[in-house]
Amino acid sequence: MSADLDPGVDPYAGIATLGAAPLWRYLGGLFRSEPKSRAVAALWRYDELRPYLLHFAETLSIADAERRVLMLVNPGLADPPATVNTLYAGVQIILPGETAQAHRHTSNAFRFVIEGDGAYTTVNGERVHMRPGDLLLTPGWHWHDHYHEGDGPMMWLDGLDFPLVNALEAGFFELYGDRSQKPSVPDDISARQFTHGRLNPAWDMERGVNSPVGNYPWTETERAFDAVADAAEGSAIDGILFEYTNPWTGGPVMPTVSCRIQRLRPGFSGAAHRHTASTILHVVRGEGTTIVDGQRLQWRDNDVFAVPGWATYQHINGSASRDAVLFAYTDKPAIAALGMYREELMERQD
Ligand code: GTQ
Repeated sequence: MSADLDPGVDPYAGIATLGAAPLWRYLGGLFRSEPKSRAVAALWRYDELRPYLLHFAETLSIADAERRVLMLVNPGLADPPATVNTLYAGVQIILPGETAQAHRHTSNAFRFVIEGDGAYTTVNGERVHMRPGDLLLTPGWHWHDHYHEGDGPMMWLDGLDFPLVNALEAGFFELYGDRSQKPSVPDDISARQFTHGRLNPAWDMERGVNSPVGNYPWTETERAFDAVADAAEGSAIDGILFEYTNPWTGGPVMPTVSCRIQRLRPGFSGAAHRHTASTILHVVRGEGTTIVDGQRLQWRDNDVFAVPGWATYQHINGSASRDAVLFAYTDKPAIAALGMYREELMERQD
């Protein structure tokens, strides 16, 4: 066996010119003993973002912006911007009389309403009204436009899986043409037809991969918390934790994202764990601390924070008298569908 190479040419440079690379120099980076997210633990304070939202609402027309949104960019994921590896969070503001024009994308999206009243999103012809604490779904490839007919600004959290969709190179986007869709079904009909998986419509309806429910209203979420009250122990990690479900399947609301709501009792101090899913959390109310890989994220009402995949974390309700309520979303369904979901309990970090 003899290699017939020019002795003056570095063989590494030679293979690079052929579009080849030596695996033995990359093995450790390509096959890690465990995941190491490029995302870092991060927190965005709502009371710091809010004045800027109002500033842009005054100075930037919605026609120019298309969507007036401040993206919450993880310091480890600036380009392309993302909040955690697979998921994105943004805070959107819309003023009375404004329309955010109709479009659709393959990315799955939802809104969790923070402030204001009187806006609705039209999703494939259904007007879905929103109030604080409501979760609205706009699953992939559903037309959606927003309109605000109330008083005062309206703000909500946008959650999308576009970092994942773009990594899969499966992103499509389309404008509707008209600025808004005409309603084609009765307002809020999808939420009215389902009582959270207990009484589902049994007549002929299309059963796709997404939840057919347009809005999971806060009033029902609150009723669920009240019904359980302190009768259940809940999870040692997450307290009283509910998952918003697709009533057809009992599974997550959309194939890539699980949305949850959790109540940490006064003084709750959760067990530590880690999992391969990445998580974004929004503080519905209360104040507390989440320790992520030893770093203390101190949160309060309306803040948003990010927990990277495989980071060890635990939640603490900082108040001895007040509940803390967190809305959380994770890419667990996507990771689990691929057989790569792992989770383990860890030592506490405090
Ligand atoms: O409201 O449709 O934050 O399409 C990012 C992309 C919001 C929306 C975002 C979007 C929207």
